[in-house]
Amino acid sequence: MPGIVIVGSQWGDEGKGKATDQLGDRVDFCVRYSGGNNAGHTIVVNGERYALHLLPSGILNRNTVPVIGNGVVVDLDVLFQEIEGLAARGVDASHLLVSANAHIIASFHQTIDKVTERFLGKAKIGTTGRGVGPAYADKVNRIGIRIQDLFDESILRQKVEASLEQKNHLLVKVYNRRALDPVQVTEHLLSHADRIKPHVTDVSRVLNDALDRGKVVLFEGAQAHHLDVDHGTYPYVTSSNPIAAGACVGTGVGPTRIDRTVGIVKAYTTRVGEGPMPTELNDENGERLRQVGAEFGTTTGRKRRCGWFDALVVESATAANAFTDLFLTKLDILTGWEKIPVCVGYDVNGTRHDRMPMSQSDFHHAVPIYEELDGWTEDISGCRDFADLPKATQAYVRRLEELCGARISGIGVGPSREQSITLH
Ligand code: 2SA
Ligand code: GDP
Ligand code: MG
Repeated sequence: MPGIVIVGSQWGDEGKGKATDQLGDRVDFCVRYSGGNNAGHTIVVNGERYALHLLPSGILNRNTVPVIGNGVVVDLDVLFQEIEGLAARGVDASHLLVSANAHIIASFHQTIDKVTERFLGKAKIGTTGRGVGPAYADKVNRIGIRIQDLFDESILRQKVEASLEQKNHLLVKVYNRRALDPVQVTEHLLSHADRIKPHVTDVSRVLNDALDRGKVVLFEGAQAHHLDVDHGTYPYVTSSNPIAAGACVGTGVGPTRIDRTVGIVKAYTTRVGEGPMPTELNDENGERLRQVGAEFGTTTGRKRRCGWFDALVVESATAANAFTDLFLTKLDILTGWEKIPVCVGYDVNGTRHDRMPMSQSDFHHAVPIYEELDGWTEDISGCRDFADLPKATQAYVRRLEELCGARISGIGVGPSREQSITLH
């Protein structure tokens, strides 16, 4: 007792970083279990903004041990840059633990990611270009390079050569690019070996021992349920398992260790990259949400697509992750609309759906059916109790709770640590 998982319930950028940070000193271990430096988790502490890509958000709490699990793909250049950037701001990462089984994103994974997207043209996924998909593809293909391979030079050389043999063929013959040099790649990876070594450990063992001792372990999801490679809007997904169950696979703890699964829910919907999004607004309301909500990618700076709240999207995530609690974020961004539409169903070629359709083709054709809720004009960013919120805001929260199928136990009314309301 207890293991807590935080999961994005939509398409990412719900405010997982802030929610993780919020649990603060109550957390002994904060663990990333999926994704890589495609993630961008923003935390604002005392007016200072931190954007984390690979390190768990718990790094900002001195008493929390930050951990990178086996399910994460690690770009060592990015990791050390991030550590140095934090050190310059007085944040210590010397106690970071990294799984020996985590896979490495090498420079050639980024190259493949970028050329593949370019080659796909209109059919592209809209990836972050960080090499995440190609690194996971190598893992599943059983030609991946793991952190522990850095400590066995001859194995590392063999692995890089084997991996590049296939890729060079593709780069030269299909993409008309120059071949990559395995010696150069190996030397670069080896240059990180001594520095990463003190951090490398058996994460599964460490976390299970910690849970046995009653420590609090927070598993910090990256991306979101609907970007999950198995449960998301495939193929417009990332290549890992951000869902709550991914916390077990991505760290080596059993499902019975998880006590709470918290879904992070944005009070409206955003998505970055390609793929279906029924409530997307390509009008002045969408632009207003983007500007007021500062909806630009934390990693790439890309414009996020914005739209009204889609209850079907969150409800399906609640079911598949067995959310025990929801944390509703960015409610303050909705201040000032007279009416706020909420999607409560889809019309798919004349048939009404009250749940997300099973078929991806149907989802691509889903036209939202809206219920209009009353808006509010009062500034809510200073509210710290539910009772302080205007009646219409309270009604908005309660209606979302009803539609999403789990209790809302926290509300974000601004980006800072203290701008939150706790309900349970
Ligand atoms: P990838 O790079 O292979 O994981 O891309 C596949 C899809 O997953 C989406 N994706 C994300 N969506 C939202 N936020 C993410 N993190 C950054 C942020 C994104 C950014 O915090 O803003 O800065 O652009 C993230 N990471 C991956 C991606 O858009 C593709 O749709
Ligand atoms: P994550 O990837 O889920 O951690 O989310 P991001 O950090 O990519 O994007 C969420 C953005 O919303 C960040 O800029 C946060 O600082 C900000 N944020 C989080 N919660 C709130 C909130 O309740 N209100 C406002 N206005 N901003 C918030
Ligand atoms: Mg983000």
